[in-house]
Amino acid sequence: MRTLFSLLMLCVAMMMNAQQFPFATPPFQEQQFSGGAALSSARVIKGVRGQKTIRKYDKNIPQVAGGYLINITSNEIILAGYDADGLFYAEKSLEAMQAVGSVPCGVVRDWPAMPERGVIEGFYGNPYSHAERLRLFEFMGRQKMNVYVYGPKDDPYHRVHWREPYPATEAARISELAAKARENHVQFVWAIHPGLDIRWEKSDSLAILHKLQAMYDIGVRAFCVFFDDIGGEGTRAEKQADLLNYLTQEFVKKHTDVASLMMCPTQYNKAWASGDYLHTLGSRMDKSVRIMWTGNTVVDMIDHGDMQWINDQLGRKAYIWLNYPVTDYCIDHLLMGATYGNGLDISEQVSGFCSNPMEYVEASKVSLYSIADYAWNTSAYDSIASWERALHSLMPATLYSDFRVFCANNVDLGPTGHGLRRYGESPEWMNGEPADVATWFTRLGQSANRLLAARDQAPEMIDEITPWLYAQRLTADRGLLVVALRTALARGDSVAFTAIYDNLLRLTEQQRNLRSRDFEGSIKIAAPVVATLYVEPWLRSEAKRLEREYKQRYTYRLDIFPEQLIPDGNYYIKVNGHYLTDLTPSQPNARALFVAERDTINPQRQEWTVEQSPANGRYSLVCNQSRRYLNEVGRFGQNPYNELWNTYQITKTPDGKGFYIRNAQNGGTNWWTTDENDGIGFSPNSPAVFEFIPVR
Ligand code: LOG
Repeated sequence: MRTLFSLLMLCVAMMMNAQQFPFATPPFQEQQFSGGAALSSARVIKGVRGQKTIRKYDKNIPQVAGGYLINITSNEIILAGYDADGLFYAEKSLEAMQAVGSVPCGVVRDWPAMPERGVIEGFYGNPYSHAERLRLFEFMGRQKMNVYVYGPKDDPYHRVHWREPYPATEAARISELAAKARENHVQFVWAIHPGLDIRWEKSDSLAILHKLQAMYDIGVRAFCVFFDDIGGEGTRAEKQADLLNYLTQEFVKKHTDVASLMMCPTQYNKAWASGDYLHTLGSRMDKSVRIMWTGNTVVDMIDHGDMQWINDQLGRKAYIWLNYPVTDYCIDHLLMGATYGNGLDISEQVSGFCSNPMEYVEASKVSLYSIADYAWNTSAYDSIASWERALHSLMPATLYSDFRVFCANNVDLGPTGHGLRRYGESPEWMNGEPADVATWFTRLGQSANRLLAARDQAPEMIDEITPWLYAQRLTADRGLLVVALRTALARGDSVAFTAIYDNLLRLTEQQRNLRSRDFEGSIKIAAPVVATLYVEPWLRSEAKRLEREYKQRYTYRLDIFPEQLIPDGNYYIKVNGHYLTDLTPSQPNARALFVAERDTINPQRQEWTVEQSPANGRYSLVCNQSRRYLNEVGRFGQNPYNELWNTYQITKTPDGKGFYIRNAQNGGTNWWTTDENDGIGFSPNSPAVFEFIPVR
């Protein structure tokens, strides 16, 4: 109930007119403004606790690492840090206040709720470029994030060839990165991922030690060891713990300036936890080692109870690796909606909080901005207000509202194996088609065009999102064509209808062929999609509905519609005289079975709605009684229906009398047969012959 309510509030908030939202700084922990403003000539006096310049403010500085005080009178602005980080953050806050307008007189006391806040470059796919990382560190400094973990899965010297040293040019870049991070008060943590082929022998412990020392020699001062996404020998808890202990003794303690180690366990989320792995790590590994954790599942938001559970297992505060907004498992999507769902009461329970972003660094900043807000002042975090501030700060004011339209249509990630969904996408569609659908699509297209035309005003961001802007523009154009189809049909104009339909097919094809930038790493290239929660399904079903209606009324140019071997409709599906049936409609995940008898009492369970997907030309099979669809293993799936998995290729047999059914795309390539238990069987090469008998 509570989550339902907060979702509702989220959607309502997203629908409010954002133009009126005042751009402001994130909420400080404490602030007291007394009226009046500092003169532009006001003197700025800076210092760190204990220094002479600011001594009389010492007792008022928050006693927390990274904390600071700003004291503003009309002619003097005091910036007083608890430490050097605190002073740096005081400067950043003053800059942010100045960017809003004149600086009000009063006192700000501010400090971080979570001690470590940052980014973990830990995704599969194109690693960030050097220039992107340099920009990221500046952004992180401004947002008061203080940790960056370097662990791109597709850097060979991090993972696959972890034993090998970086070639000189790469080493020089990392050295520059470490320096740039430091300049921005960000700890640069270099991670090694040895688990794919580690041998628990002295030689490999030494290989790691040497690699860390080589990284130390080029300026790195903090380190992490990853054991995620591996199997076999590398996964042993006691060996992992011993290695981290060895490195703590032989490396960390032998230097005076190296931070305590971090590690990512193999069982890094609750769903994957089994046996005594976590307990072994927790009890055997040096207490100084920070252990990463993604939550109840790989991709999850974190709450108080979750933290209690894992902290008990580990005997220390877990270090959150948040798999958001990472998209390496749903690479066609951009995640640019509000960042919500993490508990506002967990700051005391974590040793740090890092976000694993998308391989698109600029697009990721929408969410990173909010994660910074959240980790700094957790209890005051407001996901929508923070999202709005992020949009303002990432784009010039003239592009804000177009960028907002873009982000509001790139929110949900669709059904994935990880199960996370994001609400609030295309909020005007939340209750169905908006009243003026043509205007909506017109605006969608215009904002894409304006952003594309304004590339020079924000080149890095716009270059990244350009493939999605093309998708947005095509979606808008398709929307307007669907509206035009309606009008043509209402007018009875079959010539116009078919011409528009033809156009629609062309644009759909164009959109399907969009690709994002070239891909060099371990995942597939992105084929951008937008507005997939409400708008895209509407476009497809509405076009389909109009097509059906047209076919019932007209015969003119039926040839332009995609070839359909089986017209959409209701069928019995038979093989060897047996009927495909949902025998147990209330049983989750049941198999569809073939039964000999024609069911005359309850025929609905043998009737199937067969529909061609306009997206891929394949067919979905839904039982008319239970309204359940058949998934890729011949069962009634419990995951949301997914066109990539749950549609079948249907072809005619050579004699033209029957049909073959074949899995496709994510469902594999097997042909349908029957198995010994009267269910659907699969065969790589000997298909059974099916009949599709229209229900009359
Ligand atoms: C990987 C990570 C990847 C993420 C999302 C961890 C600890 N490891 O399932 O590299 O970006 O999930 O796909 C992971 O999350 N494996």
